[in-house]
Amino acid sequence: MTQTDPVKAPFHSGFISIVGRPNVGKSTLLNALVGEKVAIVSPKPQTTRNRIIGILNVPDAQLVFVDTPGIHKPRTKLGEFMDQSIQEATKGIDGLLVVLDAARITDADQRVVQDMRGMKVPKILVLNKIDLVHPQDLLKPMADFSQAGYDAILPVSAKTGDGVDILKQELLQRLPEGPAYFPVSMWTDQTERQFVAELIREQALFALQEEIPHGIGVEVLTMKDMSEEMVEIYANIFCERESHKRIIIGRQGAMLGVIGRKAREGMEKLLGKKVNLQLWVKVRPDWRNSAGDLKTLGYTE
Ligand SMILES: Nc1nc2c(ncn2[C@@H]2O[C@H](COP(=O)(O)OP(=O)(O)OP(=O)(O)O)[C@@H](O)[C@H]2O)c(=O)[nH]1
Ligand SMILES: [Mg+2]
Repeated sequence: MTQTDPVKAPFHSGFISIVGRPNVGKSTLLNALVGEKVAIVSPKPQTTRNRIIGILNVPDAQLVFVDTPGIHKPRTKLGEFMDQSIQEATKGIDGLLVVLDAARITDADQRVVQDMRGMKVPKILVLNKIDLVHPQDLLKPMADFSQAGYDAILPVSAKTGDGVDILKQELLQRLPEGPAYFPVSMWTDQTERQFVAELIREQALFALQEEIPHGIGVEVLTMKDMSEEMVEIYANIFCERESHKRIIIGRQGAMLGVIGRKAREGMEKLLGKKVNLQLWVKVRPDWRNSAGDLKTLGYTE
């Protein structure tokens, strides 16, 4: 007697890039879609500096999201690297999310919508931050963009999660057949070390004002397990001027203390261990234009 396998549903998978202007909520949306903190988020534009992958596994499908830096005109080598990350992230993909801040749609956003029209993959226009707008005010942009060549226009709030499940469904419907590209236990391609550096930069973005956070880079020097419950992490914060260094350290180390304490809390959550974090501040004038420094900080392909 022969036994036949029950018919298995075909597996679907795909790479879906998330693009848009700085600060529209791409990384917040990535985290909401994946259900884990994959990318750091801050109120300052140009928070994300490189392509970040977040993986969502559901029965019979795997969605691989690619978060990107906000689209802007590069002014430094770091900016060029960020721009290149966006270009790379829109190649060989299976779907595209173009994100706008529904509370603030600018001419620059309109250009992004137009520029992405030509992409020959399923495209969804995401109107994010709907928790900040009256539902009535969504009607005009929905109507305006209805002829823009997108497969769907979806209002969401990445912050509250409103509309995120509908967005997932829309994506799943359009996903091609394909294999699981990553093990199902994985939710990002970032290493712990990269994420630790990002958590420090996130707190610097929150704590510091004006141009200082944009000139910050973080180098994790060591991550050493001291015991089952304790890890020791040493990191350098790069900044561009002596005056910035003084501000980052703060009076009697107060500012650095706040950045370190908050970053440590995030690390302890991530690693599930106590963290002894030691931070140093180093001046590296113009590191954003130095190929060597960019490499040290991981901003190279
Ligand atoms: N009210 C509200 N705020 C949001 C929402 N999504 C994101 N934000 C906020 O918008 C700011 C920017 O969010 P990010 O996710 O860092 O934006 P981004 O597009 O990744 O920004 P870059 O990496 O700089 O390009 C943060 O302060 C978020 O908390 C939302 O749905 N509603
Ligand atoms: Mg981001």
